[in-house]
Amino acid sequence: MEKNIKSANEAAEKIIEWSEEQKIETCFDRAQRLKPCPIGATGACCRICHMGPCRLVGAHAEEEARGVCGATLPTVASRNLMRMAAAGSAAHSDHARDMAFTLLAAANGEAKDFKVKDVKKLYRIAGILEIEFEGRPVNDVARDVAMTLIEDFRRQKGELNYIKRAPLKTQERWKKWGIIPRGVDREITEAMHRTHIGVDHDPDNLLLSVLKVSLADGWGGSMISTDITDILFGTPRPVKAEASFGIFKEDEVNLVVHGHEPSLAEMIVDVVNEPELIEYAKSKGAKGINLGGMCCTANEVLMRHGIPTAGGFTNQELAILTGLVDAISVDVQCIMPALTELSKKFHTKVITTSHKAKFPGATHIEYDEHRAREIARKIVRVAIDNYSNRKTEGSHITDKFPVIAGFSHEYIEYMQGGRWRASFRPLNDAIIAGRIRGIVGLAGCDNPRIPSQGLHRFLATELIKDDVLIVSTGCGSAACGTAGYLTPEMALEHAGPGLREVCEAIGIPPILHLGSCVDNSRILTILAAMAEEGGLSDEIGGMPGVGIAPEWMSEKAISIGCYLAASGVPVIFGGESPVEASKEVTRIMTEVWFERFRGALHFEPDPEKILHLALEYIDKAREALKLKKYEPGKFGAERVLMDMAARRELEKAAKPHIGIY
Ligand code: SF4
Ligand code: MSK
Repeated sequence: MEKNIKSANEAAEKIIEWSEEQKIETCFDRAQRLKPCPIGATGACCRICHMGPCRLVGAHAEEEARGVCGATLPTVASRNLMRMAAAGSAAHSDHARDMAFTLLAAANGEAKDFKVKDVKKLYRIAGILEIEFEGRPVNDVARDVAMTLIEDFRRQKGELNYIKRAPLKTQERWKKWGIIPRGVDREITEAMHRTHIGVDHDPDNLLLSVLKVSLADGWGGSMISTDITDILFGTPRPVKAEASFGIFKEDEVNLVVHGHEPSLAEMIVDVVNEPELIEYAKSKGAKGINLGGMCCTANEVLMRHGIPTAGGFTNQELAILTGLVDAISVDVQCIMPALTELSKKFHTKVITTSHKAKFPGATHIEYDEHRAREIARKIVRVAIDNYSNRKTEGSHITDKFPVIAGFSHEYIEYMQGGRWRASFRPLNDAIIAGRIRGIVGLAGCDNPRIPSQGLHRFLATELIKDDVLIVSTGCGSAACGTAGYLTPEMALEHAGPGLREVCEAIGIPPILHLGSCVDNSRILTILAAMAEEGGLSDEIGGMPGVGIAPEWMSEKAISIGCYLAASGVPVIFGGESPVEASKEVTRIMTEVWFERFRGALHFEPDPEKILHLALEYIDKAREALKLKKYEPGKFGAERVLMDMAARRELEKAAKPHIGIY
C-alpha cells in the first residue's frame, strides 16, 4: 500500500510517524478525520441569521437557489468572503494598533524598555506622513508618527495616510471604483454591517467592499505594523540563521516564541543573554538558554536577530512532540488550541501572554509593554524552572538548514547600488532583459489537509527554475527555510541561468525572505518602487508579478489576497475555492477585477495549473509591456555589476549590525 505522506517536510514527517506510533493525535490526524462540510466549503451556506443556517443546494441553476429571506447564492458567497476578509483585516490591524501604542508609549517614556532603534526609518516615515523631523528630538517625532498612524484606525472620512504611497494610476483606479479606505476600523465595521441580514445584496457591490476592507489591511494595518516594527526594532537586513526541529538543544533550556506580535519576543531576545538568567539556567543543570521561534513571531525575530525557527503553522504541535521544548510563549493568531492538551503529555509549559488570547490549561503571564523586561524575564524563568522536568521521551530530530533572511524593501534597494546609488534599476533592468522572467510573492500558510509544505516546495523550485525571483513571507518562508531553500547556494543548484546570474552578481538567494504575514506589505512597497523606477508598468497592475498562497487556511490570507488583487496583482490560491458555489462571484473576482484593477483572485487546487497560470500571467504582462520574450536558458548579455559596498555588506551579513539606511 502506498504510504500516506502527511508532510513534505522530512523532519516533520518523522515526528508525525513517531506520534502515530505513540497514538498521540495531531492536526494531521484530525484533518483526515474531519472532512470539510461540502456546502460550507464552497460558500453555499449562510448562517448570519437564525432563520437559517440556509444551505443553498439542490437548485438546478445557481440563480434559483435562495435562502429563507430570498438571498441568492452569489449574495451568500460574497457575504461569506467579506466576513473572512474583514476578520483578516481586523487581525492584522489590531496587531498594528498594538504596535502603534507601543511606539507612543516608548516615545512618551512610559514603556521604558523600548526606544526607537531605527531613527532613519522613523524619519523616512515622518517624511511620508509630512511630519517635520529635522532638528527635533527623536521622541517628539516618534510621538507624532504614532499619533498620525493611530488616526488611521479611527478616521471617519478621508483617506488612509499610506494611500499616497501607491502609484498615482493605482490610486486613480481605486478612486474610480470607490474603494479607498477611510479609517481601518470604519471599513471593518461597515463590512460587518453590510453583511448583516437584509443590507447589501449586490454581489458586485459586496465584492468591491471586500477589496476596500482588504486595502485597509494592506495599505493600512499591515503597512503600519511593518513600519513601526522596523522603527522600534530595526529595519531588517540579511542575517544568517537556522531552521527546522534540529534547532532545539538537548542540553539547554529551549524556549519558543510563537504567534505574531513582536514586542514581547524582542524583549525575550534581549533578556535571554542576561548573565543572571544564564547563571540561573546553569544552576538548574542546563548549559544555557536556547531561544527559537515558530510561525510569524519567529519570522520577526529571525529577520532582525537571526533567532532560529522551528517552522510554520503545521510544525507547532510537532515542536512539542520533540519533547525538548521547556516552554512555548504564545501571543496572538495561528496558535492551535490543541497545544495545551498536547503539552500535558510532555513537560512543556504553554504560556499565554495576551488578554485577547487565553487558552484553558495554559499558564497566563499577561504582557504589558510598560513592564516588558520584567515580564520577559518571568517567562524565561518559567522555562528554566521547567528544564529539570524534561524527560527523555519525544521524537528528537537533528535536521536543520541554514537560512539567509532579512530582506526588507530598504535592503533590497540598497543591495542594488549601495548607499549612494540604491535603487530598483538593476532589478527592473534584469526583468526588462529577460534574465528575470518575473516576480512571484510566495506566501501564506501551510496546511495539514495536504502533505503540508509540499506545494510551497514544488512551486518554489519550479518557479526559480523558470527564472522567476521569489519573495516570500509568513509560513511560506518557513516552508522554504525548513527545506534549505533560503540560501544563495539554492540559486546555483536550482535557479534558471538568468536568475542565477543576477543572484550571483548581487549575492542573494533566489528566494528572498521578506518577513511575517504583515510584511506582505513589503511586497506592495517593492512593487510601488518598481513602478516608480520606470521601464516596466507605471502602476502596480501590469507588472510581471503574481501572488501565490498555495496552502492558505487563515482569514488573514483572504485579506492579503484581496488587497494584492485590488492593488493590481493577479493572485492564485491553492485548494478548493471558498466561493466555488457561485459562478458569478468567481467571474467577478477574476474577469471583472482584472478589468478594473489588473489584479484577480483565483482558487486552483492543481499545483501544475497554479504554476502554469502564474507563468501565463507573467508572460502576458511581459508581452503587454513589449518586453523581450522570455526564452528559457537565454538571457541578456550585459551583466549586473555588483557594487563593492554591497558585497562587503553581504559578507558582514551574519554579524551584528546597525542601521545602514
Ligand atoms: Fe438564510 Fe437569509 Fe438568514 Fe442567510 S440571512 S441564514 S440566507 S434567511
Ligand atoms: S502565521 S496566517 S499560518 S502564514 Fe503568519 Fe502562517 Fe498563515 Fe498564520
